[in-house]
Amino acid sequence: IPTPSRDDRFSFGLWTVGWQGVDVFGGAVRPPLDPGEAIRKLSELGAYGITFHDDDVVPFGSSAAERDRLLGVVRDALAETGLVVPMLTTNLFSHPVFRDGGFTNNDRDVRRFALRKTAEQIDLAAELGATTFVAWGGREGAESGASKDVRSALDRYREAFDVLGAYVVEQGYDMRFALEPKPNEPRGDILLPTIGHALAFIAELERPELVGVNPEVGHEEMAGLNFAHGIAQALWAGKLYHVDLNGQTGPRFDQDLRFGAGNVRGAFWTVDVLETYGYDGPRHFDFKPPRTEDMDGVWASAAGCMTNYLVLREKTQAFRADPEVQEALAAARLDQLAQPTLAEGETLAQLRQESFDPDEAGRRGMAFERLDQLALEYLYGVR
Ligand code: 3MF
Ligand code: MG
Ligand code: MG
Ligand code: MG
Repeated sequence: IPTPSRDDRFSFGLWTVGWQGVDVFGGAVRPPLDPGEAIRKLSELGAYGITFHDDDVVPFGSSAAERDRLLGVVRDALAETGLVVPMLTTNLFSHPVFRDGGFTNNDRDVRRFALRKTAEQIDLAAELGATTFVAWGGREGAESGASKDVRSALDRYREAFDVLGAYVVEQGYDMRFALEPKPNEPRGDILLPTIGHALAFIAELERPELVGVNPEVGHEEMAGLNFAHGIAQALWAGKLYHVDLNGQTGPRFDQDLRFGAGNVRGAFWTVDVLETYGYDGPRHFDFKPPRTEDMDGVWASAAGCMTNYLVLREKTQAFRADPEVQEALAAARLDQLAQPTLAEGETLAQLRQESFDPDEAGRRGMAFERLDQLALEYLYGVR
């Protein structure tokens, strides 16, 4: 069984191992977890980084002195362990003030407060050396039709990232934003519900180069989408700035299972894409150790995320390296797909002079089943 090391660049949200199990139907099942202890334990398990929302460390409404003390606990644990903070994020969803969201709240004063809260956390992010700032707008959305003018809400959403983008440039921070799409939960319908929506939104911003995506496995799968394809398109667009790895079993509530649980086949292709399409960010886990677990179970769950990633990395690499697979890839004509459809300098007019026998081409099988079977045999561990 492979063991994680810092070179693997695994990072965890403090809110993951720190989740006390509060859900819609029940209260906490686990005690609060001290961030210092979380950092030390994750370091021991082989992680290289931790990430957090402002409120994960400093409860909403804390005094300045309390904030300093609590952040001191984090700083000390980071210094002690050598763990890094690759990303930070703001909680614009828990406090009642955000009942209708932050950046797109109908109330202007709440939107202004959301910007102030975010700017403060961006300052901390820069100070701690984070280069990615994630924005999950879980409360930006609606349950009903007329309550949200989607055009105005998107104007306000754009305004927020234009203002925050100008701020990081002005401050000279080395920081990019990563929008985290999610289709629903907690809102009935969340704005920027999928990777595709987020990419289209980013193109409308003043500084699109500063903004990418932080897709989460479960969020795309909640919408019935193929996560590996989603991140592949984000990478193709140069926009995969960060990633939230976890597990999900089809379209249902956000399960946040440990990475590799849930849709295992999807996880195989997710790792394949991350490892072969040039993603160079952290492998960040955003999962929730199930409510059934005590703290031992929490750490087992966290370790499982990393083990499963490494197991799948080995399997996908072995799959790619296998000569039989390479033959199968050629039989499936992946080499042809990589070739431009027109030859260099060839025109559509010239192409139209060509003769083609669609009946002959229509009789050709694609040989995909053999190829996929080889992948499954690696996944099932018989190769
Ligand atoms: C909710 C999420 C969020 C985001 C987090 C980081 C609480 O489904 O996935 O986790 O990942 O806010 O921005
Ligand atoms: Mg999730
Ligand atoms: Mg989530
Ligand atoms: Mg997430």
